[in-house]
Amino acid sequence: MWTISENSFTAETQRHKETIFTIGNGYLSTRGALEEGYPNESRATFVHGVFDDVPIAITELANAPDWLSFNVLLNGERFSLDSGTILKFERVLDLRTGVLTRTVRWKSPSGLIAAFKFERFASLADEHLLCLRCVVTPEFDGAVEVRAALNGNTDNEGLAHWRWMSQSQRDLDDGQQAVHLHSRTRMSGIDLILAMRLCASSPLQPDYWDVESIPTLRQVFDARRGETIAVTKFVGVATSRDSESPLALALERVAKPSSWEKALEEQRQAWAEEWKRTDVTIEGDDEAQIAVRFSLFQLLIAAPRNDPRVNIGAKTLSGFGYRGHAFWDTEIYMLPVFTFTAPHVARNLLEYRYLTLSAARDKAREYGYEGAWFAWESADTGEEVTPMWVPDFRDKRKLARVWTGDHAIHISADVAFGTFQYWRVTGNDEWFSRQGAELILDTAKFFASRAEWQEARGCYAYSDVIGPDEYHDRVDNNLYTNRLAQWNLTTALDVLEWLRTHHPEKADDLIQSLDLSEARLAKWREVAEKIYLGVRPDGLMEQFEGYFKLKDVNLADYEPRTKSMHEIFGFEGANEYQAIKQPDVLMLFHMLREDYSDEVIRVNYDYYNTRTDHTFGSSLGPSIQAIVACMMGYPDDAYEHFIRAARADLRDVRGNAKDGIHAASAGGTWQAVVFGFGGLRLTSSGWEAHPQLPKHWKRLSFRFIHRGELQTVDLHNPK
Ligand code: IFM
Repeated sequence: MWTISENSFTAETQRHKETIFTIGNGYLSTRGALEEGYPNESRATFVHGVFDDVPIAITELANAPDWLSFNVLLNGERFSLDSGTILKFERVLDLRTGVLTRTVRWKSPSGLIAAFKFERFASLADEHLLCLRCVVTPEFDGAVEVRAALNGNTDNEGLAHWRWMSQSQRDLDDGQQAVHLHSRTRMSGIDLILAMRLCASSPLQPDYWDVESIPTLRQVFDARRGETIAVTKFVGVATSRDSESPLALALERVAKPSSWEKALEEQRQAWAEEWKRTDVTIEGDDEAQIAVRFSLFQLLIAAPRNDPRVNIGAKTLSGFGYRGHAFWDTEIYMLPVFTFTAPHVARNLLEYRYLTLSAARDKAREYGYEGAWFAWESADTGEEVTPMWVPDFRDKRKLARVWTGDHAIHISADVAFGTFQYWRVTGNDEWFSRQGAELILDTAKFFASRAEWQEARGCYAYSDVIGPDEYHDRVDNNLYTNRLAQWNLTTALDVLEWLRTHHPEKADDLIQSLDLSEARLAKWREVAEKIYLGVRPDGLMEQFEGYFKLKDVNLADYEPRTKSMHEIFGFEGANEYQAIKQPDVLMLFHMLREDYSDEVIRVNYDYYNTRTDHTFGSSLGPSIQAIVACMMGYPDDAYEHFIRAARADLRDVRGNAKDGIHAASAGGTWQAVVFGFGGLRLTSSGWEAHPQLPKHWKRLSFRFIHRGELQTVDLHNPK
């Protein structure tokens, strides 16, 4: 179970399929648009860190110049699926190797038949190399013409980001010919070079068409019935973020591969290494098996292996959704996957937060607080890039105010949590003392300064916040926020103690630079002790103050439905009901499991589960719901939630997969398998597993790295 495939072509679902068939290598990703191009496609390649300005949302990942363009003409007739007849069509994404293959047998409008095989991959062995091969087998004698181009005329759904700078055809050192295209982002001034070289099964002497912004190589082959023509297009890609001379880098990489086979072999080896650490095997459930591998694949192709200046957007690099911005989705949903299976990637992602600390400090200061308040939506600099306004989903002519950038303070604790979990799992004291500790201390400083003392009740409060459940905005004392702030403060105090013992110089530095006076630390202790946590005597915890007084809702009354409860109630209306978008109180049990008894978890699960919009609420919900259901020993419930998460993109359950992969759901799918059904838990002495396999699973096996050692968990269901 390693392949995602389709065996017929449906023009209407292509945008969804483009997302599903995205390939990448952690440096860039390319959606599964077809080489020859179509008017309604959403063709895109996103390169990590290549942001450019955009109105309202400030910045977005710029859809890079297109490297895919490849056209074939049979006796002058252009191969295109919207003309002639499709006699056979198949597309297969091989998750084991990262190669996307399309095979088509096509009859042209005038009756010429040929078989086509297009293959492509973004090299994992060399992240600056892209490979595409087209194999044509004509069933006629005549001419087969290929046109391979680089296309600088790309945009972000109408917004242009690129300025043409230059292009040329040139000799490489070994006498081969290459073509380059140099483009520059209009506002951020990032240079991007694509360099292309062709290889073929027979000698090549391509014409160079020097069309501005679309340098093209064209070759006409004599076609003989049944004789295969294979053309490989290698593309080198580099930006001014990577090198002072991106042109030299792109040319060097495009010249390297001696053949398609050689490049493919390196690709296979590189992916084999990835899967050695990360693979999950599920026997007895093909859908779950492929979904978890697909989720891992999508995260691995977005994972920055060599660049700590970037994060992973909520839609990875696979679509225009959320403009490449990163959210708490990273630390709470994706990071655990990397922390446990690819710690070098996890460290890069956390280092990104470290590098954006000054922006987080600025944000806190602008709002009148101390410490580090991370951006709810973060891009290249870490400044807040959440748009203030978006089109109202009920009436696109109107705008709705987005409040998360101003009120979702839990992001800072989420970053601290991800940092601490990375340290706990990897035991990387060196990095933690150098960078990680500061993240935890400075976020604690923020939470202490943001807390409000309420004299009458004798407690600290956080008013006017947004918790994970975004159906309710601007609430007081959101439990998730308060409890995580408390966790952040107490953890910071422990971390400082640890630093004092193990790295006294670093402790002194941070005490100085962050002004961690004894008085300040005493205040941290006091806030942590006296924070408001609305827990009722029966253990039921109120999601925020006043939540229990809201109108109760029986979601079954609204079935069958095709809309979220947010759309049904409207922005204002949703605030009046208890319907919630995603786990909020329940998130705490997933993150701080050891702090809560089974009984408390059960009482809250039973209450909130029925009030959560599982089907059309947030894609972040089902996986967490599944994990908590596993804690309760509700395997059937857990499976129902899990499979919802697993289907988020493959089945396009929310109808928006065309905007890109739901990265948090992908991370959550892995977590539901490993922490939920596998029951993996960290303990003070290491880890243990408390499995809860679904009845029909025969076996679950997964790997992870704990303190530098590869661990394997192999679980079998009794017959
Ligand atoms: O971060 C999430 C949020 O929790 C729910 N709305 C979508 C965001 C991006 O995935």
